[in-house]
Amino acid sequence: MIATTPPGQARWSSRAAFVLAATGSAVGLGNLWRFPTEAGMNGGGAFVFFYILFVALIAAPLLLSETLIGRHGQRSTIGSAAYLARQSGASPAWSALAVVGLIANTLILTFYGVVAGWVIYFVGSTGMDLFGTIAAGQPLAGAYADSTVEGISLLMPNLFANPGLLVAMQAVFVVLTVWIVARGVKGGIEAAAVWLMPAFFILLIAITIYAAITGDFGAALTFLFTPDFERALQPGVLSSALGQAFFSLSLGGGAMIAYGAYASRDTNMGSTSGVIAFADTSVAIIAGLAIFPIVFSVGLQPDAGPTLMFQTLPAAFHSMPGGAIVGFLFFVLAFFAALTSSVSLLEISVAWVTEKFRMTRVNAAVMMGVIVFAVGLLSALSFNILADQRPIPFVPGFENAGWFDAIDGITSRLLLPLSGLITAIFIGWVADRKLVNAETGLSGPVLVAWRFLIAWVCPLAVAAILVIGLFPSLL
Ligand code: ILE
Repeated sequence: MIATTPPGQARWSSRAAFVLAATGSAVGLGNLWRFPTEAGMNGGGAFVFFYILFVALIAAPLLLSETLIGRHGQRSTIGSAAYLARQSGASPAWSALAVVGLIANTLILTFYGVVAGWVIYFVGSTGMDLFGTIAAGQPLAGAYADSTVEGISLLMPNLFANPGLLVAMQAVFVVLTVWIVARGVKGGIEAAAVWLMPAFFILLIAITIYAAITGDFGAALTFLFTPDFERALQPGVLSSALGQAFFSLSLGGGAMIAYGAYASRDTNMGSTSGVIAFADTSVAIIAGLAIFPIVFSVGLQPDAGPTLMFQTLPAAFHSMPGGAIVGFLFFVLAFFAALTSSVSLLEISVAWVTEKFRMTRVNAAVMMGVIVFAVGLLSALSFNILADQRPIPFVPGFENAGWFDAIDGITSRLLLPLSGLITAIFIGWVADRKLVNAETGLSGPVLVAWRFLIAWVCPLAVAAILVIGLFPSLL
């Protein structure tokens, strides 16, 4: 069966452009901010071990499934899933995987924009600091040389105490995201990825070399790669590791279906998905190796939580030679990464709205941007005005979570894996086998291994971890 391409369907200009855009989607705050945060809070090595295992056995096979659904359908995420279902003689209700994904990823974008707003604030503050050190003739000074470590650690709480500034930063980021998506697949998303991703890789490698030379590299290696398996059995570690694998690879019925839809027929989805999964996981590990040596070298704790990147790290840059310039470059790096990811999250709903309601891309991007910004206010203000609200006290593990943690936790630990579970069952058992196999571009033992992982390992493992996540007492 040959898929018909809807007229006017956008296309990446080359396979390389697809790889860059998809890697741009995958590599984001998930790698730089969320991975070190989660690894730090979940005991380091054990979390990292399961995260890598889950990427190899669950996330990478699902990544191929999602990109192939998109490439076969060449429609919005929901449209593509329904199309493959119909072509396989199954109910279009299987597109539920993409409905869950659209809701989850749009919700993720609401708080993603808030964190990216913090990044913009730190780009500004480290930028002004760098400017000051250069003006004072001390370009190789530590960051915020005029402040004490306590003073630097207060930058974040001070930002949190200023709702107007928080919301303004969030607004700037959402507007930038809308602007790129409104410009279209080639002129906006691809153009941004082609420029920002190479710049990102150069900066990341430079900062990691700096960390290896000036920081405590040995302590970071031990922390990240010595698994304490007792720790892995504590509630939350397994579901956090799985959630992180989904979050980091932009999986869960969203961005990878959307971007796969713009891939040409001659792109080998199997090898391309492998490249994307490998690049994203490497960046997470390298980011860990850039951040933790710096944290350890100044005797700070790795388990600071979501503020690790914004409180601990700037304080660490304070006492390091060249900290002013590296601190600034680090936040520029995070900004690039955030932008190439947020556009993929917005693209999911924009593509669907344009397809379903025949709206123009510009109008759809603006409308979705306004919705994302408005809902994002709940997360932005959960650090001040709404700090006392507990939206989901009835969900185990989230009794004390405010809006920000609740939306992050529910989406990455529950909704993304749920969408992944439906995807695995759909691709492994329901969708037309011949058609799916042909879309993978795989053959021989690799194809057999992928089919086994997607039909058996993914559904069973994801279901088990979902249940454990919801009922931690079962462990
Ligand atoms: N995968 C990206 C990241 O790691 C985004 C996750 C799209 C929502 O930051």
